[in-house]
Amino acid sequence: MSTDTTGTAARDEGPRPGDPADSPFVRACRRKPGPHTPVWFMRQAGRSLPEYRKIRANVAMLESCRRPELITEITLQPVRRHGVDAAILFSDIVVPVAAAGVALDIVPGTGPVVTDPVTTAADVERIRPITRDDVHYVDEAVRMLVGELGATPLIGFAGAPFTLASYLVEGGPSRNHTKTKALMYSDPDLWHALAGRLAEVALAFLKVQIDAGASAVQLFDSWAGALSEADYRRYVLPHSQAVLAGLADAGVPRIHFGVGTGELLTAMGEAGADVVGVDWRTPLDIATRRVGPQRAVQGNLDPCLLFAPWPVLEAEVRRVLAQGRAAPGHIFNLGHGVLPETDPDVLTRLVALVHELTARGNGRS
Ligand code: 1CP
Repeated sequence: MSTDTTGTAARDEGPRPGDPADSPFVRACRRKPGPHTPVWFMRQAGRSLPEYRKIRANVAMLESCRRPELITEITLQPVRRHGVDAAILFSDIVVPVAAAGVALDIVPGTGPVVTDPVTTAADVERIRPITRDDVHYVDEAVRMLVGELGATPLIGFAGAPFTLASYLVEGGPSRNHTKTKALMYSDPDLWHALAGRLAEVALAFLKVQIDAGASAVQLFDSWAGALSEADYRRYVLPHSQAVLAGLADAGVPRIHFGVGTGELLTAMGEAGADVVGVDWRTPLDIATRRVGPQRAVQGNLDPCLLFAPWPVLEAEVRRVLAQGRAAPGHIFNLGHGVLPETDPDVLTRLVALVHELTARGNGRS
């Protein structure tokens, strides 16, 4: 131990108890043992909670993402209700894209809809780099949240270049990402310009959240599973790598997640995250072999299991935890987001179950 009295000794010794950087969630991201396996849920904020529906009743989605008090309240709702080990900022992957000058809306029941889809180099040029001022409401919300959350870590997030590009090129949600892939194959230079620009926007958005106090970040490449591994490596990996490498010195764990990415897990691991999120299709022990021992895994209960009888759900939770023990760190989560029809009480019970089954001395420690 250093005898330095300038304060560097405390920093050298790492986080203190009560610091979110010492929470079970951040410890698991860093492959360190903790008091229990941490659990949070993608899309835990909003959607299934009646208190969310009430507070959002007269506020449009994009507008609600620009009001710091509302962002703060919605982010805290699932933490209060379920006792999850991490909060995720209430926002959307298209919020920084809108701040970069792209005309879009988030349409109820549909998702992001872009007014003038990207087809030309001039369209790409119009996507401006963003600064903190462009998303000051996120900066303010994160600062408020960090004060309110105390020892509970806040996860910041952004959409990865491919998933963002899909909304911009298709003009909205897409099943096959046809126009996006057509652009990739027919005009690789334009594709790389677009993905490069979106990587800059995502990186800037994540930095704002980290500077304001977020304890971890997740880069969502939700739709990357639509790609072959070869295409992922050629068209997408360098851009996601640029985002994650840009945060290498930021001092917070980086999580990278996509859906249907079983065949991409090795490549996604190479994107440079500390944790790779896994959907329900790939058992966590197999996922661990694919991403390698230097990364933790996050996942991977099928969100539809929340509609199953409790004994069926419990058996599947035990299976996920058992398979997660093969990983050097495991954060329990769903394989994708909470579905809107989910009974919130099942989520609360699930958090308690994961904590009980993994409490130190009772399983993994
Ligand atoms: O826990 C949370 O809900 C945190 C906030 C959050 C996050 C992390 C929202 C609020 N959106 C997201 C990320 C997001 N948005 C992703 C990546 C994560 C994932 O795959 O789940 C994606 C693909 C989107 C795009 C989006 N926004 C969709 C999907 C459309 C499609 O292509 O199928 C939808 C429906 C939205 C709207 C949206 N974003 C968030 C909420 C709560 C909603 C619903 C809007 C509402 O309540 O009116």
